[in-house]
Amino acid sequence: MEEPVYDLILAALDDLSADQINRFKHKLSSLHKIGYGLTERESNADITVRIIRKFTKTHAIARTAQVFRAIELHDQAGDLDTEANARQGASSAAGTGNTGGSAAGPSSTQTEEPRRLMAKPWRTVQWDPEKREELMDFIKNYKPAMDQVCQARVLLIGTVGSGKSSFFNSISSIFQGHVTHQATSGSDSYKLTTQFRTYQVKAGRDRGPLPFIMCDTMGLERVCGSGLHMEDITSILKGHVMDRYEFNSAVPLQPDSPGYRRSPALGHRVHCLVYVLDASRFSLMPNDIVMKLATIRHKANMMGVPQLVVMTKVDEACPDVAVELKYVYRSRYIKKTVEAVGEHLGVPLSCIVPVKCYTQELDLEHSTDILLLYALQQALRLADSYYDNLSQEGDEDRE
Ligand SMILES: Nc1nc2c(ncn2[C@@H]2O[C@H](COP(=O)(O)OP(=O)(O)OP(=O)(O)O)[C@@H](O)[C@H]2O)c(=O)[nH]1
Ligand SMILES: [Mg+2]
Repeated sequence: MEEPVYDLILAALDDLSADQINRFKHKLSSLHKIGYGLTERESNADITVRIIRKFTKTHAIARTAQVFRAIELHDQAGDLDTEANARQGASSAAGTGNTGGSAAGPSSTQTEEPRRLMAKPWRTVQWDPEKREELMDFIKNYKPAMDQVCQARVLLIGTVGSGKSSFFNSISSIFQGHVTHQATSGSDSYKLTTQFRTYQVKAGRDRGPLPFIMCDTMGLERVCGSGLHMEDITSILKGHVMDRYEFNSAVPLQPDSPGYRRSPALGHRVHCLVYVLDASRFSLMPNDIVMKLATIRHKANMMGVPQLVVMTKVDEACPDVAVELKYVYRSRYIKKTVEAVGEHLGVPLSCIVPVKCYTQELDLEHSTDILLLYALQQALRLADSYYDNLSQEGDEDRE
C-alpha cells in the first residue's frame, strides 16, 4: 500500500541532524515563504503539516525535495523525488493530472532540468573552483591605475531593502572565509541603513585591507523628504561625506556641518557607482524611483563616474534559480529583467550583473561566490576606466 505523504515527509525530516533541520527551515522560508519565525520552534510533525497544507498532498513531496536539494542534501532529495515521480506517474495514469502548481513555480520533478530554461546560457560563466580562485586573485592583486589612489572607492546606491548592505556583507564573507554580517542588514526598520559607511575588507584576520573600499548608503525612497537626499549623492560622489555621517532625509549635508570633508583627495571621490537593484521587484519599481535613478545617472555621467548595476535576489525572482543558482543565465525571467533594467536606466547590458547575496546561509556556497566575485571584478574594471579618463583629461590639459 502507498505510504501516506505525511509519513514520507516526516520520516525524511526525522532523518536530518539538528543543523540540517535548521538549514531546512531557513531554506523553506526563503524558497517557499514558510517563515522561519513560524517553524523555528516547531516539531518536524508540525512542519510536515504546514508543507502539506501549503502545497497539497500532490506537490508536498516534490517541494520538500526541492528544499533538500537547495541545501545540498542530494541523496535525501533523490529519495523523495523518486517517490514524487512515482506518484506523478500514478496520478497521470489515473487521469487526475497535476493541476495544483503555480505557473511560475518550480517543476515538481527536480531531477530533470526545468523546461522553462533556455537551452544555452546567454552569458558564459565559468563555475569551476579555479575560476573562483582566479577572481579572488584578481581582486587581491588589483591596483588602481593611478598612483595617488591605493583603494578603488565603490559606492552602493539603491532603494530601501534592495540588498546594498547584504551585497557588501557577502563580498566580505567570501574573503573572511565564512558568512559575516558586518553591515547591519535586514527587513526590520531598525536594520535600515541610516549612516554613510565606508568599509574595508581584509583577506583573512592578519592580512591587510584589500584594494577597494565599499560605501554603503541609506536607501532611496519614492517620496520626497524621505530616504537618501539627492544632494547628498552629489556630495558623496565628490568625496565630501565622511564615514559614519548620519543622513537627514529632510536636509542635505552642508559645508559647515560635522561630517563634511572640505578638501577631498582623489581617493575620497567615488570611482565606480553601483546601483543595487532587487531583481524580484524591478517590475514593481515606482516611476518616481526610476526618475531618481535617471537623475543620479545623469550626475554620475557628468562627473565621469562609471556605473554598474548589481541585480540582487535572483533567487527570489526566479524559482528555478532558487533551486540552482547556476541556472541564472539560462532563466528567461532573469534575462528579461536584465533587459528591462538596461532599457529603463539606459545602462548597457554588459554593465548589469545578477547576484545572490548571503542572507540566511551558515556556510559559503561556491556558485554564490562566483557571481559575487564577477560583480566586484566588473566594478574594479570600471573604476580603472575612471582613472584612465582622468589621466587622459590631464594629458589633454597639458597639451
Ligand atoms: N533571498 C534573498 N534575499 C536577499 C538578497 N539580498 C538581500 N536580501 C534580503 O533583503 C533584505 C534587505 O537587505 P539589506 O541588505 O538590508 O538591504 P539594504 O539595501 O541595505 O536596505 P537599507 O539599508 O534599508 O536601504 C534582507 O532581509 C536580506 O536578507 C538576495 O540576494 N536574496
Ligand atoms: Mg542597508
